[in-house]
Amino acid sequence: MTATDTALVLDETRWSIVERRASMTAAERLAADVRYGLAQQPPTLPARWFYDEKGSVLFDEITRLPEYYPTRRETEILKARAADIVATTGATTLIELGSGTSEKTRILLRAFTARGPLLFAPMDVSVEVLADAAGTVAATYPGITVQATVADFDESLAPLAGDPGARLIAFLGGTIGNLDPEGRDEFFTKLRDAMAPGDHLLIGADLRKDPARLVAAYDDSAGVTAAFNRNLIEVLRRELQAEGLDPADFVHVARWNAEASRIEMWLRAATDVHARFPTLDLEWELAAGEEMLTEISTKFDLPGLHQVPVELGVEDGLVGVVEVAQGPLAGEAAGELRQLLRQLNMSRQQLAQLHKCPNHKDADLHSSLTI
Ligand code: AVJ
Repeated sequence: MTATDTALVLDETRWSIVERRASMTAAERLAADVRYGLAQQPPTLPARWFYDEKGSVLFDEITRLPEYYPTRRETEILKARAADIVATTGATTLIELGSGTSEKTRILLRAFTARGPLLFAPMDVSVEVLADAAGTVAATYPGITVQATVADFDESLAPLAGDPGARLIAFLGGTIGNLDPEGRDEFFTKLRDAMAPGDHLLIGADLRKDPARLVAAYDDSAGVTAAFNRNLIEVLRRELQAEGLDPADFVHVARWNAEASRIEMWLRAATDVHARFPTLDLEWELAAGEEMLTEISTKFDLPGLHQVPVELGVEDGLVGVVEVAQGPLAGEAAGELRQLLRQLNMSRQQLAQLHKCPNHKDADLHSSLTI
């Protein structure tokens, strides 16, 4: 092969997809989740099963609903901060966890390509989503090489693509809110194990706000979120060939849980449900009025951000903040942020930088950048 041939081949393979070996297939995982989750009191299923083809389309619709502010807000913050993020991190690899269609990521990609070449490494559970995103990104940005990985975050995150110490790992969309405190602990432990000193982490997390506004965002007037929630029943029915399951028998409920600081989505049985899962040799009953927990969306509380870094500097060896928020510091808020960052257990040399869009009174969404 001549040098030209090689260059051509290289050019044509500016994107690749690797499927990471998992301990379970999707079918096995669903079976395990259903067995475990439906036996809980109250019954619960992990949010990942929302996203079949129809669920993904519905979620896309959700992001454009007038009531659903997080996507627009995060886009705004990323636009305002992209150049900063590039300059601060100096990263040559951008890893996106749960990348989906990478739409918001394009804001970052544009900013990175303005500086130089970049390795873009999206990770997602869906090979279809990744193939689509990888091809499009590679075709759109000549300066970007795409190395996509099909992986489930329940498994290890290591090894991460790219040069250790020069990576930015982005976890956007408020997906961190889907994890309960224990799940966050596990997730951050995995991150810590996979990240190298000098790598950066960018998290998009939604902040606590007026419960009425929160509930509206998860119970929209057009009923899209209700359809999204009920689609979970259809996923179970189809994937497990279940009998006695009908989405129409369930009512969408979105509720603010003040104690846990989270929105909860539930499905309430409108009638007595008696489901059979022949492939699992399992029966499940839910009496009319009883509920199943289908998603949590934790809202973090960081209203007094401007004083937090001082405390972090003292307690966690984390220093440096580039953007500060307005408003008085609530002790509770400082504690929560400390706790969140302690879960990361970043080392002494590592630097926490908290990015916050100024001039925004109710602090919709907050992106924290931790080095
Ligand atoms: C994609 C998990 C961030 O929790 O806001 C939106 C999912 N569920 N409306 C969220 C969701 C209902 C969303 N995340």
